[in-house]
Amino acid sequence: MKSARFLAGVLFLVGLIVVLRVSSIGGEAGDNLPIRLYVREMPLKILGKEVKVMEIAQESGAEGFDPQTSQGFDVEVVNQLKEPTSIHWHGILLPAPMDGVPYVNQEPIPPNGTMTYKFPLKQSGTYWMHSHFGLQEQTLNSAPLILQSEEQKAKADEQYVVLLSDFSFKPPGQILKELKSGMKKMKSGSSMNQMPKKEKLIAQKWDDGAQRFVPATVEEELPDTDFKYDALIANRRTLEDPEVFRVKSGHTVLLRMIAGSSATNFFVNTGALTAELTAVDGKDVLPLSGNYFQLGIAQRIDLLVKIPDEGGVFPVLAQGEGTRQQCGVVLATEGETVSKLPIQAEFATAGLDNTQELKLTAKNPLPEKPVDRSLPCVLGGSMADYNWTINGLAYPNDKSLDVKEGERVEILIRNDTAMSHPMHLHGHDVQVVEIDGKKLNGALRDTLIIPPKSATKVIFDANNPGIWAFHCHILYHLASGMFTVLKYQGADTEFWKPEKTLSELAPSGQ
Ligand SMILES: [Cu+2]
Repeated sequence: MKSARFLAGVLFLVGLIVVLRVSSIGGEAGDNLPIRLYVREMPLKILGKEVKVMEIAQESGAEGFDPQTSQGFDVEVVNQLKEPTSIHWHGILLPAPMDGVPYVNQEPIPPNGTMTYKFPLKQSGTYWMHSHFGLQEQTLNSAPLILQSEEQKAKADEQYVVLLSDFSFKPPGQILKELKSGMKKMKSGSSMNQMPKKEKLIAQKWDDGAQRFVPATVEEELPDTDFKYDALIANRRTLEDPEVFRVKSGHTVLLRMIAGSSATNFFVNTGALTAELTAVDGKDVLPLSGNYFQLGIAQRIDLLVKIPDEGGVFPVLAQGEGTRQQCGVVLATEGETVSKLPIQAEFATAGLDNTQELKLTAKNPLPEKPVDRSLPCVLGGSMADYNWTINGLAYPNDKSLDVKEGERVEILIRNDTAMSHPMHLHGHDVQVVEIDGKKLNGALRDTLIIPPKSATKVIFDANNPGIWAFHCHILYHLASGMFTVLKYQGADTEFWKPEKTLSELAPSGQ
């Protein structure tokens, strides 16, 4: 009896050791869940100067996190900053309490504090994460978030992520102060009776004959932008020292481009490589060819390219809207020497417009259904007073856009201002169905560029109850009022404290 129990004990221990061993050598990332993401300062050299920026990184130093869709999201955020933070999972369909927006979905995470985010994943594709606290996004508090699946892995022979950003040596609080003080108005003179000065700019055009997007020169007024940055960066590097991806001849390469910039829209130029635009905001579209694409703030585009059999060096450049500044990465086959690329393009770019959006078709559109509710969203404000509004109101206020669970909802977003706004609805995929009165079966998105004096209608299904941020993704517009919430009837509003919102601006506001 005794020896039988002893044997059983030994067998149990052996079994346990085998199980432990298997789980410790298992290759899947999911075996190590939860992933710990540290929000912390990091040194960075930009244009020869050492600066301190922020990062969201794993213990290994890897930026961000690529969860397997099948295993779900399971992350502990550890705040190692000297100020509070709050990380938002941009574009992810998740339960509202997991959305990471301070004073809407949670309290900020204090210094040395942690918070766990755990939920099943319903999507796969190109997403990103960033601080939703104060102006931290400008200090590069952002990282890629690629939702991986077998389908995603099969999309190309090689895949690379390119996170674009804008960088200034000025602290973000000072940038906001300058914008609010009306310095911009003095410089631009656009509010005075001066003739608008037209110049040669590069815009995106659809070449009907070749059926592709191409760059084209236009004579136009330089578009209004918020702020002149010191540098544009791709994966935290300028073109003085760009990231070089060593690719194989003949391979297909998927570039997941993310505009993680605070106030810069981009044009992406694949140069000699013809790209297929296969997804926007992580959601598949019917493929469109070209070598010149629009990428608004907080949006993503997936570009599929084929490296020619003879190999070579292929820069992929991202130029800021209304500037000559550019950044990028280089695809190069083994043995090829990469020569220096200019930080300034020959011509500035025009403003983003609806050229690309009008051509996009969702691969998986929303099912046809009558609209139950129509919500207005009029964007207002100007550079002069730098007070940005939604439906005439600047945030903080306690007005919300209200819906009921189960409704098909449409929002008509009308931009009455002189500049474009990247509007982001949290927790939902919306489908573009109309642009300036023209009906279309457009892309599914989470972030929409609404060009000046333009109107876009989107639809979505109210199937994710709670309270959700809905705002302009230009960081300084968001901090100057262009923010509201979408609220489901009966939503838990425990954390919604509009009056506390501006207190966030103090820590990094300096
Ligand atoms: Cu805006």
